[in-house]
Amino acid sequence: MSKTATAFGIEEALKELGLKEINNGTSTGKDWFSNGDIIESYSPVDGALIGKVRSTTREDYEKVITSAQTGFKKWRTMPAPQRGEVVRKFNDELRRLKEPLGKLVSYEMGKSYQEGLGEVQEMIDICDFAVGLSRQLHGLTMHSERPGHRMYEQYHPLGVVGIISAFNFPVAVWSWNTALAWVCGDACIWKGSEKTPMTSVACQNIAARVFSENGVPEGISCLITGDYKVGEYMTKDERIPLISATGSTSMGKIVAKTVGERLGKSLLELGGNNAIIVTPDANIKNTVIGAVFGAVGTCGQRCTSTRRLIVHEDVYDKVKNAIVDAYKQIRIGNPLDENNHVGPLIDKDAVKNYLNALEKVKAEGGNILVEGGVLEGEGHESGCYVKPAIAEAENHFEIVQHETFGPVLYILKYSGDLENALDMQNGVRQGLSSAIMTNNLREAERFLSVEGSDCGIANVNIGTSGAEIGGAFGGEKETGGGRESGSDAWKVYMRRQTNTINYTTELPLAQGIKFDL
Ligand code: UN1
Repeated sequence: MSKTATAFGIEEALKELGLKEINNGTSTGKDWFSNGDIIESYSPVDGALIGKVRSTTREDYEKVITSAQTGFKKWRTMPAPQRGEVVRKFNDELRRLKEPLGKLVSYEMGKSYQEGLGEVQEMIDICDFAVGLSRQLHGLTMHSERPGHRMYEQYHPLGVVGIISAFNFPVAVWSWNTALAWVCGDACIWKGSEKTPMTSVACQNIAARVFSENGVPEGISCLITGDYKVGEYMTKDERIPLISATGSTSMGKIVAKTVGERLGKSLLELGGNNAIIVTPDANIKNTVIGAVFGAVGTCGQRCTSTRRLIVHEDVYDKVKNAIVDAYKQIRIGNPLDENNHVGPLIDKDAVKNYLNALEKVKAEGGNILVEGGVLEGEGHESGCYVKPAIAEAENHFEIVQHETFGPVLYILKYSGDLENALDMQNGVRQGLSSAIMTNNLREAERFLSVEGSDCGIANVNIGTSGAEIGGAFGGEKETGGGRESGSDAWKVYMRRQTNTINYTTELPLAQGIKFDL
């Protein structure tokens, strides 16, 4: 263990989470096996090796899908509130292990410890939500047009759900899907990111233990590990009716095509290019807090991160100066140390993309307000620590149109009516999150109206990131159209059936058709 890992209790956390030096990355809940290559997980915090995880081969995968299909047949017959009770017990374990899991998320992914804990809190919250939901998986009843007939709709479990999640939310996004899918009666196969494999094994350890102690059939929580090729085992597999995938738009397009070709369902949560509109009536202090957290939190690696700030010319200089000043206060360093605001990027490829974005915005005529750059020297040995940067830019710049997964904030100026800001806000291919800062009721309501933001998430007087689990989460356009987490997102994990029952002695046909024999 490295000096940092020892100082921040990583070894104890790994032990509490049941992690070893070499772990199997394939699990059916009961059995653990893996015959693929070893993936080594290095921490972006200090560059040290955390542990190794063996990846999944095609043969391993066959065992997993067979187990999930068999398990599903039993699980689907267990009453939903009883499935909810299992999720409640799983949640008890999450509460107990919140600190070690939050710490591992921070150490393996690089987000601050506070945010690591926040992510585990999202898991806890969605499980609470799912427990309540297990008694509310209801359909509707309708009035039949025929006498003596009853019509209703009901929801049945869908089957085996494939979950592909990204490195930036290595535990919460898994739970958004599994907590709902489990109470709905589905079996889940999860491929976490190959950049955070230890965290995936830690989560599966918890689920596997709780499930086996509570008589849940094998195959209801499964883990597979590897790169996109392992993901393809699922996307191409007709035995998986739903694939839920979180990641880049380019990944999502491939998933959508592959799953669409076999007429499977996909739930996509892809890239964002999120903006905050700042109008002349905005509270500047709150704008600065919302924008800075949105842009630099998680080192700019949330899909909801604030990428663009669209500021009215009347308050432009004031907002710009306040944000530039606030950036001077940001402390970058070891994310396990609670004095720091910003940790490292996930890896050196991410650093390259970030540097490339800064070059591009300069080349397109942008004006750098806060210089970026890679930090070196003590405490930054991993080579993944970068300085959050700000550039004045224009919305049509190619780089501004593109989602760069890092701490680069573009400030754009608008003049005149709010409509001009909305044109810029909506003038990108992505449609995940958006916000307006204003104390003017008319502006706020216009932003939320049919002529306002075209995003899946539209906020007033808060930033673009940090959505609560109770609402449906996702976005439009190249964000993929999927909705996860709260509200009625559960419906995607079930199949809907419409039932018509005739309790008469006749057989009247619908639409008044006569067919006498
Ligand atoms: C993501 O980045 O994939 O709204 C999810 C937020 C978090 C979830 C982000 N609750 O910022």
